[in-house]
Amino acid sequence: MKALTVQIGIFGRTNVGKSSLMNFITNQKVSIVSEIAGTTTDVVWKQMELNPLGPITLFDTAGIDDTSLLGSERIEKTKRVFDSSDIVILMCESGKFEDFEEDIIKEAEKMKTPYVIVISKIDLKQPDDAFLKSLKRFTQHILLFSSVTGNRDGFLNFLKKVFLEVLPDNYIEDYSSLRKIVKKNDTVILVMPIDLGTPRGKIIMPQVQMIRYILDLHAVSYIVQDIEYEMALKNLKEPPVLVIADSQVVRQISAKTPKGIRITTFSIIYAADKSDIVEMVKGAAALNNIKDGDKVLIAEACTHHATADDIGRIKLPKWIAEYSKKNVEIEYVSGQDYPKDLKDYKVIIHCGGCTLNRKSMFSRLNKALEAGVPITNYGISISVFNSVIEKVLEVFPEALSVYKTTLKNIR
Ligand SMILES: Nc1nc2c(ncn2[C@@H]2O[C@H](COP(=O)(O)OP(=O)(O)OP(=O)(O)O)[C@@H](O)[C@H]2O)c(=O)[nH]1
Ligand code: SF4
Ligand SMILES: [Mg+2]
Repeated sequence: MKALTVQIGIFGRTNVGKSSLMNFITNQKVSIVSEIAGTTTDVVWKQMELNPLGPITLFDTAGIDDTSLLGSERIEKTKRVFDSSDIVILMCESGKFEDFEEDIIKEAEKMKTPYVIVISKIDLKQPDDAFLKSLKRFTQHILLFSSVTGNRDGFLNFLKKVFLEVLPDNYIEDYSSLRKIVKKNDTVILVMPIDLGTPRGKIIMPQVQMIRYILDLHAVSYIVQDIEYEMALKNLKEPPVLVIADSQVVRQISAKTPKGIRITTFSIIYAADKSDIVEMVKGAAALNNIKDGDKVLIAEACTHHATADDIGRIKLPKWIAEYSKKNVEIEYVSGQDYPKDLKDYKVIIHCGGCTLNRKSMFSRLNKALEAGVPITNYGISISVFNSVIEKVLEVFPEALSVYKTTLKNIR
């Protein structure tokens, strides 16, 4: 699954050698290479293991220097890869580094995305000292590359070293915020109801990841459906350190949880791991300030056929209306259709984004914040609608305090 890999995008002018680099790294003819500028018109991606980074997804994009040749949809696709890249590879040829390249760097810096520069086709032209010096103003991470004469092993080793240097500390380690809450040998009860929306024979991604995090922490998970929750509590000799409930049953589970046992939801841990929990709870607070005529955007990161009890299409609109007691206009988007103009929305309720990587989720969050629109996620808003939000945020004291302050300020 792409969301769990380090995503690396290759960007640069047409014909600079992006597809050649993609094929060189993957050692396969994944992308079409040709001397005709604008050969790659659609994003091409390939997953591979690049230890110690683990699984990576490499994206070859369309060069977007000559926009007249490309439809806006394709430019959009390249931009989307840019937004979700954990690392940007900017390719240029020796001696040619102009506004186009500088703009890519500016954009990467704005998004706090680490980047490296690859100078291509060095068999044809070696970069001179003055050129290298001019690039070092931007970064020390500059690689010289030739797809014709390059040594793959040597280049990959250098690439890995550079990637590890530019990625933030602990990036490739497990970064679940659960590790701040759960310690070795602790017991955690996971409440995972199976309902109509649960895919047959499967466990959904956020739950699978949570189980894995708990295993990594050498803690013990006790997994039950909501109906068996009380039995699980009785069976345990010691109370669990934490209960993590599916948001949809959190009210009932919270009511059955004895005082002193901490409870939270998969969505809250997910928001902390994949985005910014503090911003997400500000968005949750905004749900308490909805007025007649406000527009709420419900955004899902993937498309699926809505069932009769679909959360986004059916349940959330109902809960928003019941909770706010206002006439609210709801708009939906799904898949990659995240609107460019967000400013007219009162609040955005985003899905957990299990198919998105952390970078993409951040990019969506930042676009909302830039437009001045609060954003939250499905599960957090469900906890608001069920009046258990403050209880389930106790495991994140800073977020709880921000929630309370934001609420006070808007009331
Ligand atoms: N001599 C030499 N030629 C190269 C090298 N890398 C790429 N080329 C040639 O440059 C041309 C463009 O290479 P591509 O890899 O298709 O470039 P691209 O950036 O993907 O181009 P677009 O998809 O059109 O944007 C092809 O003719 C390649 O054979 C290199 O390292 N040395
Ligand atoms: S809608 Fe969002 S949370 Fe649901 S499956 Fe798709 S990406 Fe995951
Ligand atoms: Mg190409």
